[in-house]
Amino acid sequence: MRTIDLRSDTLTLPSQEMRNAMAMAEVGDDVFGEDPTVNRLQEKIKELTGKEAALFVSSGTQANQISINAHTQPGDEVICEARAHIFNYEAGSPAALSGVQLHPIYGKYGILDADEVEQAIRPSDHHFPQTRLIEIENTHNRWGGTIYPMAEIKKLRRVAKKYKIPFHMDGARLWNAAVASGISIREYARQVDSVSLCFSKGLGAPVGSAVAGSKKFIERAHYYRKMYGGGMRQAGILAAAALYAIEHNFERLSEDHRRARVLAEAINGIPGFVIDLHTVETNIVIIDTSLNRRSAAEIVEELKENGVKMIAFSPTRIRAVTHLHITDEDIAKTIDVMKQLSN
Ligand code: TLP
Repeated sequence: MRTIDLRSDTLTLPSQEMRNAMAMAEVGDDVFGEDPTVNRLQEKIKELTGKEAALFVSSGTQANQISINAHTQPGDEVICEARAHIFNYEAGSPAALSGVQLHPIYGKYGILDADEVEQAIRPSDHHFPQTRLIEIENTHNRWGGTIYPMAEIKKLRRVAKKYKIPFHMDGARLWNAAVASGISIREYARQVDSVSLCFSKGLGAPVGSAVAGSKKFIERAHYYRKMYGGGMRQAGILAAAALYAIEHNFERLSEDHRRARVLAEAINGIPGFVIDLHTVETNIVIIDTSLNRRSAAEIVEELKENGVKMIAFSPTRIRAVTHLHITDEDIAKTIDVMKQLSN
């Protein structure tokens, strides 16, 4: 029985064509800045984001963490949303690596309210940590792949500018936001001082992320990438996969979004499962199981026995993510299996 793996879009495997592009990649020593394929990818990211400079890094976590380090000093504070990836899933690294504390603020659908953010900015008084960064996530993973409305990003940008605080976007899935909203990566990136992008999620590359920003910011990020042991040598093999992924797997993300929507609407009609359809804007579906007599973990276990994998996000929430390997038949089969688990 084929397993339908909806746990994450990070599970996508490189296709034969992508592997061919990797095998044929021209490479050099990237720590010397001499890998032509990495340089080509960084140029491509500069062009896509409209930023002065870009840097290829090993993961989304590394991209966020070197960005936090480059923008802050130990003792500073970073404002983020309460379900943000940097707060929940990066192993406490803002504290461990940059010596900063996070100031999480709850925002419905992952969207921070600009007035609340303004109120949370610390006065310059020796009692307080200094607010040195505002961080947003687009799309917002734990809220269900929600897209940050441009108007809200602009409001936050005005606050950041007013207080001269850098503004960072975790754009691990900015590709999805761009395809679904019709707003370009460049337009989103224009609103922030730095942005991270992942190649290893919906785009289907095996490894890698990038950060983009001003030349000065990228110089600092480069220094921290080295400090974190993230300097890679013939990394062009990986950059080739990323370049292939941008060219071939970017626009097709709309198919993943369509399938997520079909899945969400069908599951929402099954007794014992509730989905806030407003959150289903891209490729992530969060299923509320509080009305089901089984726990989220029990449902995930039963799904697995029936050839479908999802993740229990909390005792009452399950996440399903559509991606490159998920077909229409997989969605139909998943809906059938979910029906067996209704109340
Ligand atoms: N997210 C993973 C898990 O860590 C939860 C997933 O399966 O979705 N920012 C965002 C918004 C992310 O969703 C992720 C990965 C990252 C950063 C980190 O990327 P990696 O895993 O490359 O370090």
